[in-house]
Amino acid sequence: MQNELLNKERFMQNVKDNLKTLYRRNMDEANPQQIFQAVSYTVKDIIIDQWLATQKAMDEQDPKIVYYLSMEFLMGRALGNNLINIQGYKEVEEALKDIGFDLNVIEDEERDWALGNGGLGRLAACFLDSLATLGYPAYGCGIRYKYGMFRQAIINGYQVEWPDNWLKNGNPFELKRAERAKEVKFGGYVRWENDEHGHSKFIHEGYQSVLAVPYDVPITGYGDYNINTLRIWDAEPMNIFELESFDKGDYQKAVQEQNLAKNLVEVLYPNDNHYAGKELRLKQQYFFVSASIQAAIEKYKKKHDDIRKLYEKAVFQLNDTHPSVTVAELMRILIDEEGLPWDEAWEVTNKTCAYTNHTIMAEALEKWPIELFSRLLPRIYQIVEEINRRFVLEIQKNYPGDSKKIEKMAIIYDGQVKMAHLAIAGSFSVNGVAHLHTEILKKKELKDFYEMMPLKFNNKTNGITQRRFLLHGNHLLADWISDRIGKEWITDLTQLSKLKVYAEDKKAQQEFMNIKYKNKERVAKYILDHNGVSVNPRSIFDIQVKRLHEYKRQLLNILHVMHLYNVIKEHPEMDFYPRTFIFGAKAAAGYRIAKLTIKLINAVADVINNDKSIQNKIKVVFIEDYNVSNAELLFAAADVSEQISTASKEASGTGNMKFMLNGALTIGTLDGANVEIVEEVGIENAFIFGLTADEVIQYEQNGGYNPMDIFNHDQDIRKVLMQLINGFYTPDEPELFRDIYNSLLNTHSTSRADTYFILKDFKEYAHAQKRVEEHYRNQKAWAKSAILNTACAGKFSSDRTIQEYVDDIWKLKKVVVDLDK
Ligand code: 26W
Repeated sequence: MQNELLNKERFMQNVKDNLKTLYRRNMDEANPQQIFQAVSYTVKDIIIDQWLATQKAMDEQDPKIVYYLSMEFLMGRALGNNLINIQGYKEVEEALKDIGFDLNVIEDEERDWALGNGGLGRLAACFLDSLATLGYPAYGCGIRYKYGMFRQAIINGYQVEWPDNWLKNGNPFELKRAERAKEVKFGGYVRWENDEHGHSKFIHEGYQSVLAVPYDVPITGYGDYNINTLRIWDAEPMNIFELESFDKGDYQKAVQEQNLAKNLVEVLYPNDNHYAGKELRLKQQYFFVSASIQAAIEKYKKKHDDIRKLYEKAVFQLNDTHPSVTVAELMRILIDEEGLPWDEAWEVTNKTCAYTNHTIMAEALEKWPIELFSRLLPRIYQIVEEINRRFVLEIQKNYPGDSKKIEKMAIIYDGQVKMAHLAIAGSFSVNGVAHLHTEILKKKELKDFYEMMPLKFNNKTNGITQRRFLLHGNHLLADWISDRIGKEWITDLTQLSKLKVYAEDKKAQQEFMNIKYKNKERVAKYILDHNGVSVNPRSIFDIQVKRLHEYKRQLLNILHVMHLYNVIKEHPEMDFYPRTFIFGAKAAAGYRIAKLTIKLINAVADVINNDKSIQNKIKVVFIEDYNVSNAELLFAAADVSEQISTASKEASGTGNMKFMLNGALTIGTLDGANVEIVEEVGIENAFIFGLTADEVIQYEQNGGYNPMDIFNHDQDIRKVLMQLINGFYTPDEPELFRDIYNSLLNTHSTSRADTYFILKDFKEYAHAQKRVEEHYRNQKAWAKSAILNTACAGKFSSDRTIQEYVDDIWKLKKVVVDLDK
């Protein structure tokens, strides 16, 4: 046994006992879901002691704690990950095998914890894994959505959204903490009174309340005994009562409060990178922020009586602007409840809050109408007004007479509350998530703020956890690596550089490619089972999986596939290396052109996959319901990683890192963290193409790009575009893709044609794809590049990212947990 806590016989006895208590079943009568539950409870039992010990150690050592405030935690599944982290995966796998169960099948019984949309939510989950592994005291603070990210079905080529009732079978890992519930107030009005000393005091009345009830989830760190907590808040009505027994006024209020509680945490907003301005979303934001901050302050006050030193024991990291109300909520508590004067409260707040920016897409910026904000959060609004008044004074002091600065930087302007400006003003740290992204923030998006307060700005290039995306997702490669360089890479990913010596070793190359082949077989089977399409694992697996967004340019990819198909049809004799193009993407439910792009991919897939004449040279596959769990399989099986966003638009990307770690070669633009990936692995081991960020920004500012010129002069592109509107792929609806065609060629009221430079980059992309093919034909050269990609991925561990946050921003000390205490 690797983990001494894990004794095989005792473990299986516990599973049997749990089956009985939970389901009144014996092992031979249990179904896979029941086994999943029983095994999970058994794992939780093991974790609980360590969790308690961590809590005890935290109590004694009283360390500074980071509260990672995030509306999203895209955790994926817990069971396999926990088994990996407590170092019991293989043992439990064997034990289950002995009684005829396959752990993989049992793992598939767990629903993904899809409490997030994409990059931002998954990053939060990776950070929790790294924090626990490194032994830093941390709480993840979020929302226990009843329905997570929708489940995607593809029906007749179209995306259909199904509710994600992830809690249906119960969640064996969570713990309800009713005793820690907090009241959160909405609406009403604020009046002021003089207290006995003649000081004015604000009184909030006529509000509606909900009870925020926390559910705690253990976050296991690898190997060590440190277990952190993810605290997600559920909403319940304050009082459960007999509605009849109230007089009329109370009755109405009681009904409203019940409804508020019911709706509040019902569903995750499925918009990624797009702000919709929904009232309920602002409620969700304030709800989880208020509850989390109250809990943090309560914890602080148990041991300390000087609230002015809160920053010595707590730091609130704001995951994008979604929790920006933290700044004002903390001010409210410090002033109204703790009695601090404004200046002291502001100093505490400013030393306690830090903000991470994850996007420069203009449509993602959160700004709330004053009317809505002040109606929903009257006291918070007052405080934001005062923060704004003082901030504007400061701007004036720095730039006397420059009204443009105020227009651009004020927190409240033109009828709106700007959440990014609030976060920047209220934080001591503002960071971007990749070097290029941070530079764009400083030079462009947040230029004025950077000029006024340069010291706040810093970069923290994203990372990913190798425990989930290599050790769990790719057992074969993980074992191969450990056989060569030992297991240290599991907690120190820079160790992977020791693999460089194998890059030119023939045997190692062979083995590496064999592992890739086996992982491709696994995905081929998944595709056969789910799509009914048979794909050849000897073909190049070329994969683009991420949210569907125009800036990510899935359209560029599929247009290029259409072009290749045209070429093969015209030159059937041509030597073409077989390729499987795999897509996976969810589109926000209201994002028309994104949904149409999904239909296009599926329409192209239908035609190409069924065309016998091309002899399986191309296959196109759309993976339904792309999520964390099937992602793990896909990264392991990729030869080519598609990272083709319009340069300057992708803040960092993290999928790019997961592919690299698993030995895929990147075809991509110099965007986000791709830049740093190429720095690490060398440009000769990637396929870089397209406009640079500077060039894109130049065109955006000065014009000079007209896609029609390309349309007029490039026959290949013209042919492909014509096929969007002549029924080539959808004979029954010839004009189905007219809107996509128009988006590329017609100037709209809101933007230039081809906003994302798809036609501009097309030729270079096609050429880069040719280089991919040539490189792949030389299996040794490819294997060398693939090994080097894995070997050079060390920088991209979220362990490194977290250590940087700790050193530069959070200033935390590790907790030492002694299990025998
Ligand atoms: C208000 C709607 C909304 C919802 C989500 C706006 C913005 C978001 C997120 C900030 C979008 C997001 O997930 N951004 C991604 O963050 C990742 C982690 O830093 C980066 O790797 C991705 O490049 C970035 O798109």
